[in-house]
Amino acid sequence: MKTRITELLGIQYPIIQGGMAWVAEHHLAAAVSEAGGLGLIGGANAPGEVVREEIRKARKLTMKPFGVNVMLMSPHADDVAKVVVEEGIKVVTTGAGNPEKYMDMWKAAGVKVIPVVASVALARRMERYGADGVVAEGCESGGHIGEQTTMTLVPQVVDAVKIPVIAAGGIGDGRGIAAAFMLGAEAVQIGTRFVVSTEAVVHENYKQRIIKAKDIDSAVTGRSHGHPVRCLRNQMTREYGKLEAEGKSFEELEYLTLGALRRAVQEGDVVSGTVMAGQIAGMISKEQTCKEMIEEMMSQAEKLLGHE
Ligand code: TUI
Repeated sequence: MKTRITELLGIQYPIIQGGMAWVAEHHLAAAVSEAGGLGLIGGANAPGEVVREEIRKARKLTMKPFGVNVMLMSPHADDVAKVVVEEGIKVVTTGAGNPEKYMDMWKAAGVKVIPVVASVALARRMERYGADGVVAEGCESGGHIGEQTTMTLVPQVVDAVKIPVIAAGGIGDGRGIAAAFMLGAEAVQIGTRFVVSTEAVVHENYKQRIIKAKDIDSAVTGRSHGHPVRCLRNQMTREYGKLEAEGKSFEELEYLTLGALRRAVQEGDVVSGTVMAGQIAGMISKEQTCKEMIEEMMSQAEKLLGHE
């Protein structure tokens, strides 16, 4: 399945991995790239030097291209933006903000820039600023989300820009990939399914929580403060929801979530930690290698799209 995205990125399959905080480290990025997709190292809140080390470790595991996701709300975003250039990274995705201030530097260094957007307005703006593509991410996604669903956002972004569009949010199998292509996307970004991959260095409790999740186990915290975050229901989301309903401020609630994602991913605290995952969690039933996941999803998608 050749598209403008597979050509632009030099990858075999039109699948890019989400830049998930604490999860998207070098083992996962290298495994997705080795399997023919585009792996990403998630910069998240990490300092520039930590991201540099992750890039160097991934290079030891794969000769194939991989990218870096720059999380724009990070206090270290400026440093990470520079590190990707110094390390010769060829593809950057961005999340949770507007990457305009880095675009000139990245373009001058020959970096392909693919901002993640949750609205048509930002997609248009990114095209004007020279983005090579955009990820249109619906609110089925895990983590920090916008308001639109993938079904409504993707075709509106496709109609609004000429650059290729990558669909994200709620895609976890070949049916989702085929549906995204029907909406006009030329690739998909997948996060939650890769969390349960064999190569993802994620605590077994976290993987099992996703595998056991039902369709209705997803919750969004922080809507009232303009920081909506999708994760799986647990003691943390219940407590957060209760305090949010009582009108507690964002600052008062921050203590509940500070360090809570790391605790869940690394220590396996899926009770009071933040278990970020997309709504697709209910459909994920087993751990597989990234290669098995990608090959299974692509053969299903190709059948549905009549490409075989
Ligand atoms: O960024 C994501 N997903 C994320 S980032 C993250 S780390 C984090 N954890 C807790 C709280 C906040 C962040 C976990 N998951 N996806 C891409 C995405 N970007 N979704 C929505 C947006 C977005 C939202 C508003 C992009 C731009 C925007 O406003 C742009 C502007 O004009 O400022």
